[in-house]
Amino acid sequence: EIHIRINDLEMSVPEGITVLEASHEAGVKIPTLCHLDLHDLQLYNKTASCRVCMVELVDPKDKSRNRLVPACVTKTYDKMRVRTDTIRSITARRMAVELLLSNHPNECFTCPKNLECELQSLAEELNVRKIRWEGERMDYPKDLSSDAIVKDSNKCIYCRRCETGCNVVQTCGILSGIGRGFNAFVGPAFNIPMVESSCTYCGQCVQVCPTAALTEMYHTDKVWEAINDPDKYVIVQTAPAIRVALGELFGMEPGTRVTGKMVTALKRMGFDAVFDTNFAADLTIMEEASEFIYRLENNKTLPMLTSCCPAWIKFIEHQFPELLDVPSTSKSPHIMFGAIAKTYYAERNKIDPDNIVVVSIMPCIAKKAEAARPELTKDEHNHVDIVVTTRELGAMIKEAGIEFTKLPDSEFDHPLGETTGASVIFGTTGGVAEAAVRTAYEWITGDELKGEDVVFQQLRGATGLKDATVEMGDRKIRIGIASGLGNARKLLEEIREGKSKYDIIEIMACPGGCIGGGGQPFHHGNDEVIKKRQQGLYQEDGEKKVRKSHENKEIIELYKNYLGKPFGETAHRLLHTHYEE
Ligand code: HC0
Ligand code: SF4
Repeated sequence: EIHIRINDLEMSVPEGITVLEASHEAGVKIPTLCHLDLHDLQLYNKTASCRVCMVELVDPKDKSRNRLVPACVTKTYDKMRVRTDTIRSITARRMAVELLLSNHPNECFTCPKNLECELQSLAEELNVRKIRWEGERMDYPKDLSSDAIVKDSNKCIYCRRCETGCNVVQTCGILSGIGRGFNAFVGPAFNIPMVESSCTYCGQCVQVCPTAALTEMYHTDKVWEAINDPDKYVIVQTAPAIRVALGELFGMEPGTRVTGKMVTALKRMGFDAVFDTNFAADLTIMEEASEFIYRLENNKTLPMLTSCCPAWIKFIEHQFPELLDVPSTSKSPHIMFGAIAKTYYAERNKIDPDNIVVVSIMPCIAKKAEAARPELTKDEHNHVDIVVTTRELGAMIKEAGIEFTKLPDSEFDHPLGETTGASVIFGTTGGVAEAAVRTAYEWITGDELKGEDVVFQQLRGATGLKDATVEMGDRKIRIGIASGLGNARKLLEEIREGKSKYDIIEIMACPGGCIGGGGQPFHHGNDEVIKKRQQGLYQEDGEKKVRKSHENKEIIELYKNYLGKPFGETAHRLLHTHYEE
């Protein structure tokens, strides 16, 4: 422990922590911009490039030797004295923001990040009322090349958060600094269009970008168009992770479950049917657990990797093309849902599938690119027509003038609306594996998992790498779980080297799983947000009467009436796919 003074506050702190960390403990706020420190998600950006956190280091003997230092990277030492509130430090911070603004487009009104932009809120917080200099403006065209991500380099403030997210956390290596001086921005090497890069569209760069230099491609207009077309029957489905995050866009606590309000909002917006992707998550478990048992009993490739995360699938296609027989061939739940909606549901309700539009509300940006994949659009009908993120749904609810917090609850439509506890935990890292284990265990052993036995604690929590062994009869099934593509890479390298000890591996591209997705409300650098969303999902699982996918009555009915056997012929045609080299 060392003794320091921040402003007039004497305090003891562990040696070596930064001035910024010490100031948090003292309850003194130092503004930051480029800085990120998400311990649970292992996401740190400590580039100290923005100079917004300048504070004054005080020399008690000679005032003239006081100097300005960035709080985020300056370590504390014994008898250190710091002032965060001197005119000099406040002016320095304001000047840093003013300089950034001097070369930033003045289009806050129409900017997709209006009122969510961290640069904008800093300008407000620091009371910037005029910009004294006119900087040179960048004039790059927007990159609209992909179906998922928009890059507007003119709004890049060079904080390098995206670069850290992409290269250090995700190990994708897409983004780096380009250009010099006023024209510098972060983009793919040689500034090639995003679509030509190996971008996975995981959206972690979008999640941490403080401005609108990186955003998702917006598709809300297409949804309104479909809803307002009298010839279209518009079906919407919501992913597991939406219900614990959507409320944040309306001032509610992270993790608050707003399932019922969300369904009411969707009905009022004019969708013809409102369904839950969770139903299809149960369907995925039927297929994946069957495929796993098939591989196990026939000495086929193991480990089997889950295949529901499209960013992860892109990652393996780009980075480990020799391992493409390892992922399950199951399509992802929302895609399976689209397939069932345009066949079984259409036939049952006598609706021409040509007139059905399937909209997926996803916490994910990569789902936009997934829905546009050639193998999922080449047939007569796209599986899923439009994907919008949690944030886009929030914007649509606001546009429609719906007062979200005052809404009553409603229920999802049926059939295809029944869901289980197993399916809701898909939204967190470890959840797909836990759901699969619940079913595989009962199918392999013939024993029933009763009460809380369905909970596999080792598979829970937000850590990036987890592992567990579950005894199923005389077999020991080893399960590995990775969230974040950097962690996934470690498990894949083991497979490539023939050293993997696992039978099943679950991979989700986003740290924390879908709850931490690129399309979720911005976490603004606070990992508590992710943990609270995760708790929300575990709570919903705990409250569900049916907690195993194979006990979902509407799923059982779907196989009986239409699909036949899990992993059988019809299921293969509709619910399975292959990957591209
Ligand atoms: Fe997920 Fe999904 S759980 S990927 O994390 O599997 O996006 O929430 O919708 O499809 O169900 C995302 C979340 C989904 C899918 C499901 C899976
Ligand atoms: Fe990198 Fe993911 Fe952003 Fe693509 S979407 S640039 S892979 S962080």
